[in-house]
Amino acid sequence: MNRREFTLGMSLASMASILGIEIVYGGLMPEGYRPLGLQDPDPFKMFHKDKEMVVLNDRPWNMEAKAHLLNDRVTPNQYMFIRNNGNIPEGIDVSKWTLTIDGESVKNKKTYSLSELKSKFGHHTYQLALECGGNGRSEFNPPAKGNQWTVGAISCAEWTGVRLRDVLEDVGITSDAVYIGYHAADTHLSGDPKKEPISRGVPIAKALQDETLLAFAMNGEDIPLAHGHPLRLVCGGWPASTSGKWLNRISVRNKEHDGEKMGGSSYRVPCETVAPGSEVDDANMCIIESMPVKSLITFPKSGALIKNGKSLTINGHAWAGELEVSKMEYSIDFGSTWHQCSLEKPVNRLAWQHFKASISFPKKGYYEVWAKATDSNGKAQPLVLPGWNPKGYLNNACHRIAVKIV
Ligand SMILES: Nc1nc2c(c(=O)[nH]1)N[C@H]1C(S)=C(S)[C@@H](COP(=O)(O)O)O[C@H]1N2
Ligand SMILES: [Mo]
Repeated sequence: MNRREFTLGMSLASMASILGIEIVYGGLMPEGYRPLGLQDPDPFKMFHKDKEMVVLNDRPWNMEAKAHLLNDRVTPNQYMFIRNNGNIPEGIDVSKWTLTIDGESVKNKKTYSLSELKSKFGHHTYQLALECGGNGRSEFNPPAKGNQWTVGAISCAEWTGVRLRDVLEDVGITSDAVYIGYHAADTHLSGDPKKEPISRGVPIAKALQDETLLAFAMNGEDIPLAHGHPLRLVCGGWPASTSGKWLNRISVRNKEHDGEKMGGSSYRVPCETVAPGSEVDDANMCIIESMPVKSLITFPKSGALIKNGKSLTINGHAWAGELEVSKMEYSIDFGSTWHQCSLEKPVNRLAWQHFKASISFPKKGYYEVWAKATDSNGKAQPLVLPGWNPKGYLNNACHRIAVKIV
């Protein structure tokens, strides 16, 4: 890992915030000097993450959870995956932060300060499942380039903000609006200020949903820096790449948004199933919208030892993009027979749902517990990898844990 490049570009203020204390003679430090206390910036400390989180990349920072870390009903910051495409913005001054709404389909563009947004519009709170489109990529074969996410690029935190719909109504949009695209304050890895690391968006119908928020708080506190402080778009149930962090502009478009990572093969899968390893023309790639049904066993940790004769209560979460999960089952015989788990309703639309089941094992030995969710359209998770695609998106195969009865 190359920590040097990362530290050298940092401002005095962000060095001080990582150290947790003012650098008293900071102004006298030689240009480019790295204080000893920062020689090995610790991402776990810097982002307030649990030590068991896994760093997949440090330039840009990408970090995922392990299944057993996601056992909380509402994901706390320390277990929330980080997916960055560029450099985290530095020296954020909340009092000067603004959001501009512009684009072909606004009557007049308008700029709001953060405090105006907070005071002018009603506040709403939802638990929203955010899953990276590439979650599960590591299992595809032939392998797909990109962060090798296993199962941990999913979170369901509680987000508070104003509705994008209310703000768009205040600005006034024209009848030809079809899409919104976000712009943000993170910077391109190349250092080129004209390039954006990512600028995605959603169709206007998704933008106008109740749950689509311009969020300023997560789990009742300011959004942590890595997750988009001080303002973030949150579009639950869709690839989390549509939930722009460090949000400073939204363009209301009269065509599909054409920002960075909207075109080509980004966040797209072949419109028709293809054989593994196929080359697919960009023209035959379709954009990912609602995420597929999926679930995760978050207790116990895979590898658990259970005393013979004791039953085991497993629990976890299931989600299905814009749909609800209607059935949750488990198998201990490699999928031959399935048994019902108890499944809770979501606390609100687009939140994940909690399941549990008490399992008895017939005798001592090695078992696997497999979990399978079915969505409200009757579609279930596949037992093995779903359709191969060049970028390794949408792996919603059943999650499994190993258990030994001893
Ligand atoms: N501005 C900005 N927003 C962004 C990104 C980014 O790199 N920059 N990454 C996106 C992607 S691909 C994902 S999966 C989610 C990750 O959100 P998290 O880091 O809060 O978990 O943020 C999305 N929003
Ligand atoms: Mo992502």
